[in-house]
Amino acid sequence: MSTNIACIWSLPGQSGLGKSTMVNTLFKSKVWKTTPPGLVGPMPKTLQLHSVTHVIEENGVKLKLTLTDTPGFGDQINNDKCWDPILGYINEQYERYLQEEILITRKRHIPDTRVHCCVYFVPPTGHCLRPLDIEFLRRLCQTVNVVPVIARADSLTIEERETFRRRIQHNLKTHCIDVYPQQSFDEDVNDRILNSKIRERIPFAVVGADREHLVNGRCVLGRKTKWGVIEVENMAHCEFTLLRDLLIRSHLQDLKDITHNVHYENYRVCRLNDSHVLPRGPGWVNLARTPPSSPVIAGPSKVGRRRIHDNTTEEY
Ligand SMILES: Nc1nc2c(ncn2[C@@H]2O[C@H](COP(=O)(O)OP(=O)(O)OP(=O)(O)O)[C@@H](O)[C@H]2O)c(=O)[nH]1
Ligand SMILES: [Mg+2]
Repeated sequence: MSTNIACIWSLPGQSGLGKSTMVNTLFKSKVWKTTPPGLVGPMPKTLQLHSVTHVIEENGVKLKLTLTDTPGFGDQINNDKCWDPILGYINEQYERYLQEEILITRKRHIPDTRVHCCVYFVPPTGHCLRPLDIEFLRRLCQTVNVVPVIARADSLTIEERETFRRRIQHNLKTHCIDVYPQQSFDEDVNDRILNSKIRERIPFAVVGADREHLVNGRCVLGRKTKWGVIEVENMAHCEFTLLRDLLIRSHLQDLKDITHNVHYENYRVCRLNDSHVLPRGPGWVNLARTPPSSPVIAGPSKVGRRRIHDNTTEEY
């Protein structure tokens, strides 16, 4: 039986860091045998949240991938609360799911528009995380899985990239920002070994491109410069393939599981505890009847985090 998986990622970050280009890069990279229709060249400045969806097949598994491109932030003199639109969007998707879930007659397959991962674009300053990034990331990590990347990494030398990566890792640790894959959710030794290697490399240094060029008779996705082509899918040039493989291959199901069992669960518990009575609508339920003694859980622990895989086919 083939399994269909739907996954949604969003890409927040400062304006001009290559977020929209990365949407095209992900969809044009070689997991797609042919470029999906509707992908044209470089995009103009993104002004509103915008989603692009394509279906691909990997080893008999159908993947429906949605990328939600977001407008850049940080352009204003006052960037106070610049995270509100993206956090609002993520919570809105949890709320939609919750409203479906609490209906007395629930759909067998609740439409899932929840964001499973945010790829956060860090500007390639070479110094360390800016206070704005720290504030944004701190909030984001409590709500959703976050994979930070060093954007436009072609502007840094290999040594600069490594130093910058170490500084960012140090900043994340100092400010208790728990990016994906979270150490506390490693379930066994194998998980820990694999994820430790990934944690060493995060944030990935990525380069985006939506044009193909001929290099030694091969057609490659890359950025053409006067001194050669920066190849997006060449590990000697950047770490785009590590990001893509994490999102599409190795950790796709895990991102969904953590979203459902940790982030959504936190939202659900807080929301139901806060209001007791959700807004009236079709299938309205008075949640105030919940016994007052029922424990307030802070979120599921590592044990039992994963959803039980039951070979059911997700519809989309
Ligand atoms: N050098 C370099 N330039 C890039 C890279 N990715 C994108 N660009 C270029 O940077 C410019 C801005 O790219 P966009 O993808 O529109 O940036 P954005 O983050 O979506 O910008 P907003 O929509 O304003 O938030 C374009 O000219 C891209 O070609 C990269 O990895 N390296
Ligand atoms: Mg854009």
